[in-house]
Amino acid sequence: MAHPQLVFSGMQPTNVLHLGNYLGALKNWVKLQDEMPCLYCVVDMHAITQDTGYRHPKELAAATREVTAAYIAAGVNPNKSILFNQSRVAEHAELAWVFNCVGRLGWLDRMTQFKEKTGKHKERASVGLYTYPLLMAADILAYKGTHVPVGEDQRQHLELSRDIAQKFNSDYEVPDFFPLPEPVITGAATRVMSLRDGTKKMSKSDESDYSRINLTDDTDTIAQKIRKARTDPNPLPDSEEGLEGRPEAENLINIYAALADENRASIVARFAGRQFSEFKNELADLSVAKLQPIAAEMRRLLADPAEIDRILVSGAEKARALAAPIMAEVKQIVGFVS
Ligand code: AQP
Repeated sequence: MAHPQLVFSGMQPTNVLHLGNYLGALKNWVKLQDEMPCLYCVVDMHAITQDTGYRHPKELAAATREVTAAYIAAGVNPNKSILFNQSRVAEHAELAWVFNCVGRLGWLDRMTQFKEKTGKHKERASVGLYTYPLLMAADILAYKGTHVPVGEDQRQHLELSRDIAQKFNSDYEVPDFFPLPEPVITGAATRVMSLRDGTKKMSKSDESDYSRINLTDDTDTIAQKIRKARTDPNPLPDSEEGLEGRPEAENLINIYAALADENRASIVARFAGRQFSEFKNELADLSVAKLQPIAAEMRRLLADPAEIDRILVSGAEKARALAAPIMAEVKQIVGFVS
């Protein structure tokens, strides 16, 4: 059975969104709004799995509004897409519990993001961070989502969502009840790397603010961060193959291509043999031109937090109307008397 196409995606309000969030996911969300129904969620329940969101109630509420403003400023239209925060729709947590019982420890043990985020201190991590991919599966499948636009770093979690859907369908003998959601990973910058280390992904939780460009950075800060971005001493290569083994050069070229909406080969050809200093000046101008309108719109939206709350409340009502009947069916399938 073919399930109706439906997009679901979300971001954690753990900090201000950055260029990686924008190019890896948000830019694609905006495009998909014209292709199929979309639900875009501020996943505040995921945010408390990490120290950055945990036990900072005021900061979490402010970040939830700020991320909502970033979605809208980047082009998510709340009249077209359903825009809401996760904790307002209880079905996410309800379905996550069922998936906690469908998922296997061995599956979670393989998740590389958990290993990267916890490093040598696994014992100190929250259980929520460990089971994060099961809540993510519930986020998507509570609506029978079929398409999930994300950055490359989320591919493994998406595969786990598919495994969960498949195991639920097979364990409860309800073939095709849940769709197997597909990752939508497109664009020239599906994995934007840190500006300080081309082998690490750009991340909200990186201690160094110079590792990322925040969507709220002003013109001077953007230019300065790009000028200070780590590079190697050689000029830019004249072919894409020449980017191999040069992660910082590759990252900056990818960012340029994604911001300019051009393919990487043409950017490499344009800057072949040029010095990084020249290239960085042009990249800074391009970044400012693309990101400053988003920052300005965010400031305008954040001046009226009541309007942001109104959008979130209205989105949550629409989301609940979709999730409630699916959750009711799940309860029946599982055998919960209700
Ligand atoms: N560096 C990146 N390049 C491309 N895409 C990225 N995404 C995140 N970082 C990059 C995509 O942004 C979406 C939101 O991710 P998230 O907020 O759920 O958390 P995350 O993936 O863990 O992102 P961060 O920035 O690293 O946050 P923290 O530090 O809070 O964990 C996802 O679609 C992700 O693929």
